[in-house]
Parts: sequence; structure tokens; C-alpha cells
Amino acid sequence: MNILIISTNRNQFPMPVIPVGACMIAETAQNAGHNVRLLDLMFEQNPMNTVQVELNRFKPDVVGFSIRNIDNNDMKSPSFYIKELLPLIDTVKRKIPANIIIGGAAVSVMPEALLRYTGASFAVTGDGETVFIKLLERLSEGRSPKDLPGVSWIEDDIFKSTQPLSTNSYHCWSPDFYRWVNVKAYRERLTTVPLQTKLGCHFKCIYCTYRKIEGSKYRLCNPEEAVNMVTGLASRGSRHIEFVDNVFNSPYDHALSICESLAKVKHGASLQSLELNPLFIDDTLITTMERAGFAGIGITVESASDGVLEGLGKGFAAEHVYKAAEVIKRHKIPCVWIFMMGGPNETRETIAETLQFAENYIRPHDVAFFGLGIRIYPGTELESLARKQGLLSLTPEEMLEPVFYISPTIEYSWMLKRVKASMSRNMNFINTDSIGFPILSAIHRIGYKLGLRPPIWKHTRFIRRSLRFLGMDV
Ligand code: B12
Ligand code: SF4
Repeated sequence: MNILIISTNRNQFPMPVIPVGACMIAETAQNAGHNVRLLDLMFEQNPMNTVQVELNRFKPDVVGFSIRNIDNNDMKSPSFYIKELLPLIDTVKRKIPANIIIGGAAVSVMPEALLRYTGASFAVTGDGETVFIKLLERLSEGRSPKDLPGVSWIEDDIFKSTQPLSTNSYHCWSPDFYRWVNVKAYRERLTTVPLQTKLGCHFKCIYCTYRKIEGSKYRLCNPEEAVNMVTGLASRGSRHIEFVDNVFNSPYDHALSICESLAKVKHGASLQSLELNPLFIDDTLITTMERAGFAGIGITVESASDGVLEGLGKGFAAEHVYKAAEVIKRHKIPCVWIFMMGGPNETRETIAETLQFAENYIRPHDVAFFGLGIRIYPGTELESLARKQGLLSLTPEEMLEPVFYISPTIEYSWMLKRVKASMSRNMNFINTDSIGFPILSAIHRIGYKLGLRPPIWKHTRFIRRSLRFLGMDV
């Protein structure tokens, strides 16, 4: 069959990200014998026109929409990306109404709302590549795919779905990005190449959707596979690689073993992971990560206050956050600390505790990122809490448009003022405004020409100072 995959993500903040899932789907379909094209809309000037031209030229039997982001998770300046999808889907529907499949991270998070919103025939959740191939097989044989795992659809106005596919093993692999997307365009915008070493997360943070996407059971790749992937990507010119695991350093032994194996080979890549859990940060791991070629790490601490960490269900306490900071101080590796403010139990005192931690324990050349307000997703504990507290009355479908949680124990405007005051004293502190700042794309492109390479965030102090010197309020 002729299969057209359309990667719909056009969001370039904080930087464009390579549509790795769409590339995987396309490559697996091609390996299964289909004639496949991937249309990446990221840099297209006129996406509607591009889609129309492609439909006329390629005449696909099936169109798969890869949908990554629902919104930008920004309470202050929300962008709802899904509404840009409808005109594209309508154009395709006029040509091939029966065979529109949707998949991607956004679809795994809210399959029912997206099926209803788009009117697609089927949604695929979980391990997309395996399910998609089986689904194509059924469609080509004219048989129903409704008994396959990981498939959802609407029937007589009722949402129906099968359990996502559950396998025990995971093989780390990387599609041939050069075959599917304009790698150069991404590289020039300081994008890293994504690579996953595991699926799943066994933590139970109350706001999290990741377990819905990948499950709560760990599925780990063989460390040697990860090393081969890094070496292979680097040898083809993709030298800036980011591990996009939900949490890179859990299970600890798996992460350590990958880093030890990477440290033994000359791979020539510069590595990063922004998803480290403070519970599993110690000198052994950080030393090994430095030896393995990590150029930067991110620690998702969310808060430095016990009450808030407990309210968020993080599974660690403030003492672990402080301990992680002590470890980081003994090393050179650049680090970005990620905070989430406004969660359950947040008060003026807990905000002060967190900011005190950031001001006193984060090294001046490191970075602190503050997100204010938490996106509420259907099916999470945070949704139930918000309903119990009388903060939420929307139906799960209505929650497709961004809706945020702020604890009744704190005022948003006070919190914002307090964070901004701290940001004006500390040039290494940023918030959601900073990562959506309109000229960020230009900074990336100019930075690349001047020889800057990822991670760009390690230059935060310099960038903020320069922009403020030019009169910009960043
Ligand atoms: C790592 C990561 C990042 C990194 C990316 C680094 C990089 N170099 O790629 C960074 C930190 C930059 C980032 C930024 C953002 N992210 Co992010 N990110 C992730 C994370 C943890 C992993 C993404 C990933 O690469 N997965 C691995 C690939 C292989 O999986 P995949 O793309 O989903 O593809 C699989 C399936 O979805 C499916 N599939 C994909 N396409 C298709 C198509 C069809 C037809 C089919 C059938 C199946 C299918 O098959 C694939 C293989 O199994 C996810 C959470 C998660 N666990 O998914 C969030 C996630 C994708 N991010 C999210 C968001 C919101 C953002 C930001 C908007 C946040 C912000 N305010 O800046 C930005 C947007 C960036 C951009 N330009 O678009 C959301 C998106 C959904 C939503 N809630 O809106 C997620 C799901 C997290 C969440 N909160 O729920 N992110
Ligand atoms: S540790 Fe991260 S991925 Fe795991 S449940 Fe918590 S937020 Fe989600």
C-alpha cells in the first residue's frame, strides 16, 4: 500500500524536535514492504498546500497523522496546537475518508478526545510501530483491526479501545533520520537527536501521563545496543544525542551500565539527558556520565519542600534534592534544575523554601527552570484532586484544551511575582516565558553559525544578560 505519514508538529520552542516516533513508524512500514513517504511539516511555509500537493502526487491508501503535542504546557501563554490540525485532517478526509489513523504521544495521552475531535478512523496507543504494521495488514486485507492491541475507535458515538500491546523486551533502535527528515535543518537549530534506552516508569507522580504512554513496567534495552546506536549515529554525523527516557537514571544499575559501556568506546558524540531523578544521583553515576561523554544533564526535582514533593507523589524528599546538589557541586558537568510550582500543598512558605534552595545551592553557571501551574490530564490523580477541591468541572474531553492546576493554598500572581524577582537577581534562572521567547529561534540559528552546539541552555546567563542589555525583558 501507499502509506503517507504526516508529522504535524510545528512547534519550534524551546527548539524544534526531530519527529522520532513518526520516523520509526515510517521505517517499520517500509520494512514491512509498503511504499512509504513521511511529510514533516516542521519547516513548511504552507502546510495545507504541501499536504494537498502530496495527496495528489502520492495518492496514499492510508494516511497516518503523528501528533506529538496537545499544547505547550504554559499556563501564562497557552498555545493549543490541536486546532491547527483540523483543516489538514479535513483536506485528507475529502480524499480518503476511511483510512485516517492517528498516533503519537498526544494520542496516547488523550485518545478519546482526539478521535472525537479529528474524526479519524482509528487511534494507535502505546508501542506504535508494532501495532501500526498489524493495522495496515488488516486494512490491506479488508479485515477489521478491532481485536488488535493498542487500537481505539468511536462506534455509535461510543469510545472503544483495546489494551495497549504489552511486551517484556525493548530493543533500542534509531531510524535512518536522513531518509525521512531534513536533519541539517534541525541541526542548524541546535536540535539533539533523540534516543531511548528504556520504556516505562514505576514512579507514581500524580500529574504524570508518561505511564499512560509507556506503561509502569520497565522494559530495558541491552546496554550494548545503546552503545551501538550512539556510535552509529555519531559516525553518520549526528553527534549531539539526547536520551529521551522518562527517567534516565532509574533503574540506577541500567543507567550506570550504559554509561560504563559508553565510557569504554570512542564514540565521538556529545550526550545529554534532561530527565534525571535526584534519588539516584551519586558521585559514581555522575563521574561515569562525565567519562561517557555527557555534556549536560537535567534534574527534575520539581520542588525543594517536603510537603509539596509529598503532594506531587514524587517518591523522594527535600533531603534528596539537597543531597543531589552536593553531589553536583563536586563535578564539572553543566546541570539544569527543573521545578514545577503551584502543586498540592504549595504555600508562600514552600515557594520561599524552593527559591532559597535554588539561590543557595545551584551553581551560578548552572540553570534553574521554573514552570508555574500544572497541566491537568484526564485519568490522573491530579484530575481527581482538582475535582474534589472544586477546581475542575470540565468533562475529560473538554480538557483537550489546556487546563491547569494551582493549589488553593497559593495565589498564581504572587508566585509569578516572587519567581520573577528571583529571576531578576539570578541571570541563570528562567521560566516558561524564556523558553517561548520569540527570538529564541534566531538565537539558535545565529548561535549555530557562531559555533555553539547543544546544550544551548548552558549559555543561559550570557544570553539573558545580552538580551537585557539590548533592552529586552527576559
Ligand atoms: C524527551 C521529551 C522532550 C524533549 C525532546 C528532546 C528531543 N531531542 O527530542 C524536550 C525536553 C525538548 C521536550 C520538549 C517539549 N515537550 Co516533551 N517529551 C519528551 C518525552 C519524555 C519523550 C518523547 C520521545 O522522544 N519519545 C520517544 C518516541 C519514540 O516516542 P513517540 O514520538 O511518542 O512515538 C511513538 C508513539 O507515540 C507512536 N507514534 C508516533 N507517531 C505516530 C504516528 C502514527 C500514525 C502511529 C500509528 C503511531 C505513532 O509510535 C512511536 C514509537 O512507539 C515525552 C513523554 C513520553 N514519554 O512520550 C514528552 C512529551 C512528548 N512532551 C510534551 C510536551 C508538552 C513538550 C513541550 C511542549 C513542553 C514545553 N513547554 O516546552 C516541548 C515541545 C517541544 C517541541 N518543539 O515540540 C508532551 C506532549 C503531549 C502533551 N501533553 O501535549 C509529552 C507527552 C509529555 C507530557 N507532558 O505528557 N520534550
Ligand atoms: S518520575 Fe517522571 S515519568 Fe515517572 S511518574 Fe514521575 S513524572 Fe512521570
